[in-house]
Amino acid sequence: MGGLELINEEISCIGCGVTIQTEDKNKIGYAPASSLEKDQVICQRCFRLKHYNEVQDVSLTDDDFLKILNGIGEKDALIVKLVDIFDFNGSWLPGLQRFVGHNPVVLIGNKSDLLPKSVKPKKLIDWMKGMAKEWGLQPIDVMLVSGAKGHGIEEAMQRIEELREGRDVYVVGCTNVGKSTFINRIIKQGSGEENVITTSHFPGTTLDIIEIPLDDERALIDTPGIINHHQMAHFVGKQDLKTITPKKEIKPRVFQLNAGQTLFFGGLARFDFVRGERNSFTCYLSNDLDIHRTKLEKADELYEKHAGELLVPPGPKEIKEFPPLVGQEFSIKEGKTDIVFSGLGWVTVNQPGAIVKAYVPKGVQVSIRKSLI
Ligand SMILES: Nc1nc2c(ncn2[C@@H]2O[C@H](COP(=O)(O)OP(=O)(O)OP(=O)(O)O)[C@@H](O)[C@H]2O)c(=O)[nH]1
Ligand SMILES: [Mg+2]
Repeated sequence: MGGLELINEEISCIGCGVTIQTEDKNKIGYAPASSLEKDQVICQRCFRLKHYNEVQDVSLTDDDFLKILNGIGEKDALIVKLVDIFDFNGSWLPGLQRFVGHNPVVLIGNKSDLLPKSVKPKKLIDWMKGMAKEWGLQPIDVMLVSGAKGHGIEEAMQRIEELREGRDVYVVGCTNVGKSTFINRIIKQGSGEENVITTSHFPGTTLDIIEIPLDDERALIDTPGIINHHQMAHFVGKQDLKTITPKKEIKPRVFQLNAGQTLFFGGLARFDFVRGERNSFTCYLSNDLDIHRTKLEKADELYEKHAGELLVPPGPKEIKEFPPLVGQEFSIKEGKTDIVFSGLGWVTVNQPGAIVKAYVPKGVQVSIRKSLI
């Protein structure tokens, strides 16, 4: 037994928070016994993610994640709710209030680097405030940052320091919004140490709570993301996830369309202009995702014949198990309006009275909102 006593102290992986074990290579939290002598232990899964960008699937369920987060309501803490500004609706987490209890919430929009430079931060923050109100959240402050690029981090750190009033800070949100990247950036700003916590473009990277000590014996706490099953990320393969995830500033693509024309976004989604005057439609999608224009009357046939080859992703293999596209019609009211394809992007329409139809794989969310840009 001797050597194993160390494990009873419960060492956590610095990369993902999981409890380290040295017994079973195939279970989560495995690390070779020799690694326990180091100051910071990382598990085999984090090691592979960091060095080979390879993900080992884990067997935690939604319930496991929720259990981890449920305790937050009973703590006296400041909650930082992170959303992905590129997938605002999809990464919102409507149920947040339930587990944060009476704790104050700061709302932070992350990945600001993806939006066109022409977008004014002030306007975007006002827009986020409007959305928060509409969805019943009363944040005590709203900010915009880029954890990856560092924009707005200094200001956010100062503001959080003021607002936490000596309490712990929990960073929460849906998977993949960039919680760990945001915290890594804060650590880097503070200590110079880089990439302490494991991050990746796969949803579900962080597995348990990770406490980063603050100056006053309190902690900044990373949490596992809540899985939002309506996001496109759960419907595409690992390679295609790369294509649909924007990595840099999105270049808006504008199409002049007549009624009766269709746009395909790879083979993943479809946008029909059903009725209205000739008009321009602006697409905000990953620059790597091809847009294919066709006639509405030919669209069904085109998809049937060419999804998986001309219309990619999904590729020829993935298309076989890809859910069918289902359409939902929207009639555009006054003002600029976005039709949002959760996790893929959105199309801005500026024509009151127009009728459009948005198709997404069965199970993915589409929604309509006041234009963000
Ligand atoms: N463009 C851009 N990408 C970002 C930013 N922050 C994070 N990302 C990317 O988003 C993906 C997810 O980042 P993580 O930090 O692992 O997200 P998370 O919220 O911790 O995810 P889970 O641990 O799965 O809940 C990674 O591919 C990051 O590189 C950002 O500010 N801008
Ligand atoms: Mg994480």
